[in-house]
Amino acid sequence: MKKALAAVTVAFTACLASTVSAQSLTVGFSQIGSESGWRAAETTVTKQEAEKRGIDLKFADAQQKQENQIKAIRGFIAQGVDAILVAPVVATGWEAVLKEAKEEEIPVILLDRQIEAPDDLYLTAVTSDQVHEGKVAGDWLVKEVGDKDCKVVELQGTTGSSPAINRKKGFEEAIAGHSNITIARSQTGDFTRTKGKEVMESFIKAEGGGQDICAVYAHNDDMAVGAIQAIKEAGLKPGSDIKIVSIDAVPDIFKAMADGEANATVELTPNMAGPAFDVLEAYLKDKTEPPKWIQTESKLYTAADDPMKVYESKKDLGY
Ligand code: GYE
Repeated sequence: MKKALAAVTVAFTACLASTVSAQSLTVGFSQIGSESGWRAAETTVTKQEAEKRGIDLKFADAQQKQENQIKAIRGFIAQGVDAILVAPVVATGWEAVLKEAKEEEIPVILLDRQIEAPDDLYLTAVTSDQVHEGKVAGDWLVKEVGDKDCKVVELQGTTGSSPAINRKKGFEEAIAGHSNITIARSQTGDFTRTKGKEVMESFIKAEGGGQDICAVYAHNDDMAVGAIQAIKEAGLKPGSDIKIVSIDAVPDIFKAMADGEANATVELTPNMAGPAFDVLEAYLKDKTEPPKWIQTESKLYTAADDPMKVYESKKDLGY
């Protein structure tokens, strides 16, 4: 009798274990939108990483609006998801909704942007060091121009977003000791090509045709690509008359480099979700607390780095 009971117990336990392990996680993802090639790639990669892990990903596109993100997060909480990923469009205004998630014991992970809130409101943030990115871009320009006078125009990212705040800070730190390099104009292009072109057109007009603009520092490649268009339409040569330095390392900036129309970019990986899902699974399994910040790499690429080879390696990654 005992043997039979033991056999039944073993079978039941095995069945239970297989049911639990087969149970897939349901994760809500509040994505900012599709404002840039990099953002599109992040969405593609996040869906791929979820699929690889058998995670049921509920995707919500906020069309660049914080109120849509907050609505989506509340919807995920109501659905009782196991966890929530958020790419926060701006750095402030998140405490109330993150407190609601915390009350329901739903872990939240920030992707690619930081927020100004107590860090017990989120499990971790997977982002680059955006101040460092700005510094890498500024250091490149300092080396490029030497002691020649250089008037810079800056295309900022979305106003109030952590990358816009931090990339500005890092670039200014890099040029601080070089009085020959000055930022003459600085305005948001909202991380988009269209706006980047429009703002660059206004800079060129305001600067009497743009002949004495030495460089564009764009907080992302998409605004840089827009600026390149505007510079060409003004009859100037991007990449030589006006140097172009930006951030993201999307495929199209490497095409521009190969054409001699862009000079440098700082790489940002679109795979923030892989590290996020890894620490989430460990946390849900046995409450392993991850560090509050998981930093992704930043690598400088210039026209000397075989741009078409890099373009080929990136062109099918969902940008
Ligand atoms: O650089 C840009 C996107 O949040 C760091 O957002 C990210 C930025 C990225 O629009 O292309």
